Amino acid sequence: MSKETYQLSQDFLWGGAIAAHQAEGSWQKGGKGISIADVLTAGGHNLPRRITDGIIDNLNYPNHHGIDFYDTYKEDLALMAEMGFKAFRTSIAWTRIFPNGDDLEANEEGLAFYDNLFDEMNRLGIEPVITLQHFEMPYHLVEAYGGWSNRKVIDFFVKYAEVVFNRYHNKVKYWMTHNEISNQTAISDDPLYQFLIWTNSGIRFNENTTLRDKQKAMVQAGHYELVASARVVKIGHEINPDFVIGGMVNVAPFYPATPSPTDMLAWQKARQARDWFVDVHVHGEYPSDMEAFFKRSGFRSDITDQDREDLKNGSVDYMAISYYNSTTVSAIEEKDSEIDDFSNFKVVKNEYIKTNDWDWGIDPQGLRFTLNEMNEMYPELKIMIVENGIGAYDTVESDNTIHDPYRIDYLREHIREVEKAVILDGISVIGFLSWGPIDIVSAGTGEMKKRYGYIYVDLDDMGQGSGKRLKKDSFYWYKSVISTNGKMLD
Ligand code: P53
Repeated sequence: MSKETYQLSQDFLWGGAIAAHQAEGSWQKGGKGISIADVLTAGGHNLPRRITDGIIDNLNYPNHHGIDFYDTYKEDLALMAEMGFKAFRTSIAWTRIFPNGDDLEANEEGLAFYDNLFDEMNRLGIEPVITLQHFEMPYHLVEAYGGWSNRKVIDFFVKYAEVVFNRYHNKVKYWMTHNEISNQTAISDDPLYQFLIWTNSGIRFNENTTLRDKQKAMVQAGHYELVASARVVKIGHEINPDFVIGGMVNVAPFYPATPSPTDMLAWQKARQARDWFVDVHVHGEYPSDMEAFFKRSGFRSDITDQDREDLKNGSVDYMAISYYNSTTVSAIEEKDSEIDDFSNFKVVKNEYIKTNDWDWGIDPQGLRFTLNEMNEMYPELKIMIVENGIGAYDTVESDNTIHDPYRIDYLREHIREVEKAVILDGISVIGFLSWGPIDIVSAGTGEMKKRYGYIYVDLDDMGQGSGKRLKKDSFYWYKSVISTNGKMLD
């Protein structure tokens, strides 16, 4: 089986994806405001990034420099074009357009930057795929309004979206609203959870916040984000009926640890506790299990009839997904009374799955599983894979070559599963954009050395180095994958 290859349609969108805050740097250039990514310090494997109160002198904030994409995008895009990219995903930094989020006027210099960026992509024949909010809301909206815990933020986001839709209506066709919106459902006392709700919603908890209060805050913020997304989808279609506007989620398929009925139920509830975000995006209404749960728990108390109508009128054109790994869960035996059915699971190790140096699982079949699962739940839905890849340490040889067979192996296996999902399972996958085609700052750790790229960037975790770009072995490999439309995977 492993040697068989399949053919995808000729307009399949091959390419790669980055986010503004991990690449652009120039955090204070062009009138840009401070974003929630600008107050994240560098962390590491098992060392969470700190969220500081504003910018503190002498701390390392890796997003301030990124890989300087703000000034190097022309050379970087030329390398993407050399690989044959059909599409490239990046985000607009909200803070370049509305530095504080609640400004009355948009910042012309920020708008002009993205004009130039999108013009360059279009000139090279690379389709822009644009995220509106990728972990980078204006910090001022957090300080003055409490981030997405405040309903007012809906209007700020809608205004921002409207401005960029109008400005780029003939330059960008593919959009998505909030990056990985359902990551925040992974409620826990682990510091990683604080990171997830910060990046998604700009919410910070104190040590005394109970799990229940975290969940309550997340559900209400998530509701505002979904309403904002739906309103934006509707407005986008009014501005340009050809716009293709999606939601975006990370999908790590859940597997049950054992076939015991208790584990099976915990597994099912774990799925429901996360997947309602996609249900609302796609169907424009909450599933019955969540309606019942929120009512019982007193969650999402602020929902209006207008919200329900907005949700109904703003279902998405497609779903964008990121896929890195799967998650295996088992029921919690000693159940805390604070815990409801939907949180009655813990993540356990899956002995069948290998991991990378950051303990992320490597599970190519899980991608086909995920695509099938989504296709069962949302038949006919178009899916774009907008992130997949492996973070790894790379070594530059004395002749400036970089041999990264581990990256080629990872991507080859995953692309094979995508092709099976399309050709054998008949699923509408419209593109494959691998994560970080050029090395960028890691979102989770803030490191540079956790690299995903086909293109190496000579910068270390402190942002020191020449910034020079070098082609890794995977660069040539991905180029052949694209030129043969996925036929030549070896
Ligand atoms: P890094 C958590 C779980 C799954 C995906 O991640 C995640 C996160 C947050 O780290 O993030 C997505 O850089 C995200 C990207 C990010 C990429 O995965 O931590 O959309 O911004 O860079 C990879 O290795």
